[in-house]
Amino acid sequence: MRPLPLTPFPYAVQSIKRGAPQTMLRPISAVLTVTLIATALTACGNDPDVKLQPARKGQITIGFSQIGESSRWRAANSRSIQDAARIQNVKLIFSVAGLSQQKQIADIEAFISQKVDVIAFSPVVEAGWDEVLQHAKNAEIPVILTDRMIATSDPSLYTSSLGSDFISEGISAAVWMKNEFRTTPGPVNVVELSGTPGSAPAVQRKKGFQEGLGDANKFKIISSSTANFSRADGKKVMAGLLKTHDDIDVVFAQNDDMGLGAMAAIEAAGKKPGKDIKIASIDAIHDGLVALENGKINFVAECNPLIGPQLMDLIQDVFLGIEVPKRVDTRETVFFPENVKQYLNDREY
Ligand code: GYE
Repeated sequence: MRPLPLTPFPYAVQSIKRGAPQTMLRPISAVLTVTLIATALTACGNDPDVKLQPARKGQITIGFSQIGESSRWRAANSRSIQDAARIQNVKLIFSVAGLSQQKQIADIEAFISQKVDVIAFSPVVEAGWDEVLQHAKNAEIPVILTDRMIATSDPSLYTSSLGSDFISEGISAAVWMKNEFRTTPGPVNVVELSGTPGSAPAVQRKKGFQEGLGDANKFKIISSSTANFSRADGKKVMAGLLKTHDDIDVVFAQNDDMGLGAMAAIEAAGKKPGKDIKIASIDAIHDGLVALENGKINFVAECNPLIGPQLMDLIQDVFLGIEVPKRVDTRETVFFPENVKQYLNDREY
């Protein structure tokens, strides 16, 4: 288990847990409590749709379909899964989809033909998986979703899902923002840079962010555009926005890469990121945490890519015929300039 942050947060972190009353927001001087945002295992063991697999023997073969983004977050996610499979002596057939849902569907069909024991994949977008997952179900191959969720009316099409609580991440950015601008009369002009259109993190972080802002109508989202979770696009989109808006107060970037791109665009426009225009982002990759320490990004909610060991545990249980939770959340925290330093050296991605 990772160490709890030792330095005090500017406000009680448990206030940004999903569903917690907003009255828990506290100013810097308040008494501080430290808890992790999202805690582990939420068991839904009595879901009648979860079909137990008969116990199997021998080496497990998994087919895994990765989204195919070129980012350090995604590379760390792939490495974590590959390392964990090697350590557990699981045979891993790993395919990368170049951001194409069609390719992911073709890869899953190929896993079905190869009669793998378990299929796992990180769905690039939420919608459009029912047909291929029905094929997997007909072939009695259990499916585990990792990182991103799907939208389906038939939850029996997958056995379990493992990943981050994207809604909580969005809420945490909003709660930080409300606290950061609590003495500003407003309006506060917000720019949102969002991820791959139709992907679970883009949809749910937006939802959480809006939910977190609630009726705080001093915040005006003056633009919400996609920058595809990419640093280059973040820079390009932000540069365009800076030309048309001279009154941006804060950026909500749905991942660090877009936040770092926005940071570069703000500097190129002769302004100070973190001061003239503040930035909140999500992921906590090394570059993001360095920018946080340097005061150029102001808040980062963690989205943990290192889910390989948890995935292998789930897969082994499914293979052995042990009942697994329908949903497993990854453990995550949030970072401020005050608590980031102790994490920097250990952050390998
Ligand atoms: O935040 C982002 C990546 O699906 C949670 O995908 C993941 C997101 C992550 O592009 O950096």
